[in-house]
Amino acid sequence: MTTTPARPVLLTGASGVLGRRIAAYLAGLGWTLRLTDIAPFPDPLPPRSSFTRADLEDGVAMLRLAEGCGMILHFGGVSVERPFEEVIGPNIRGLYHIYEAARREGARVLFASSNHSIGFHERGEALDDDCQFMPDGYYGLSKAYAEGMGRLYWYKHGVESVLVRIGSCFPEPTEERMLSTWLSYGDLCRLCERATLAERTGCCVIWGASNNSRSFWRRDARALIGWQPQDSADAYADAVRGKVSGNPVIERYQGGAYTSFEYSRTAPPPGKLFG
Ligand code: 15L
Repeated sequence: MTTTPARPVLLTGASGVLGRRIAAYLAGLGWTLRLTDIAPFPDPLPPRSSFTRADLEDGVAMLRLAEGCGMILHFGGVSVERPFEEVIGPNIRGLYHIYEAARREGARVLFASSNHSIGFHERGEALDDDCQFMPDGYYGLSKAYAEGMGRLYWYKHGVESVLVRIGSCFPEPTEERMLSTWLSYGDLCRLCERATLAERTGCCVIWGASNNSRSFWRRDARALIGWQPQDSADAYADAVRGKVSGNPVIERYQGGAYTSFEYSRTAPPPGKLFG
């Protein structure tokens, strides 16, 4: 079984909380990494890695950075709910630059999507990978758009994508919702490894959550890439019991607090609108 990619791996968002973890883990496997972020890289540079400070909105810089790479782990961009005008540049135009670079290099993309692309599904629903997008803000909407971009580049250009709908990737669950959505750093890093090494992925969706018995999410393509989460939020059930918001909107939906930002409905919507 191959354990080292033949070509370098480009990691965007390398200076972020998740990017730094992924960089350290993959460098530890002996991989050659090209790291980039709009912010400086705060850690000592891992072996066989280079870092270039660049803006996702600079298409030429992205093409140069991707030259010779076989995989792009795309964690860059706005990673929380922000006003529309702040999201659109990094998450839409920047995303286009990443996919154009992948097309030119024949590279695969792992896209760090989010549960906020489906955040307005109710917590009682069990979702499969082909569920309706139900974005809970401009950030979640940009993630839904990006998944569409992945499909476009697969069907039109044969660019492979692993679209990872990340739940809550933190050191540990801090509220009851995260018993369903938590993804450990270790499981995320192993997912990046498998998505890179898998022989083929086509354009597939993976729910980015650990092995949580209270998960909202079911079928996805994890078997195709050979990923099985090893951690679980279950062990934290006692620690977070009762840690809820008390806000009926937040508690109703999978996206939690993001559903409540700028929320202006005065009457709750009817039950499930989509199958
Ligand atoms: C996300 O997409 C965010 O990047 C992260 O900060 C958390 O808010 C997470 O979702 C979550 O839903 O818990």
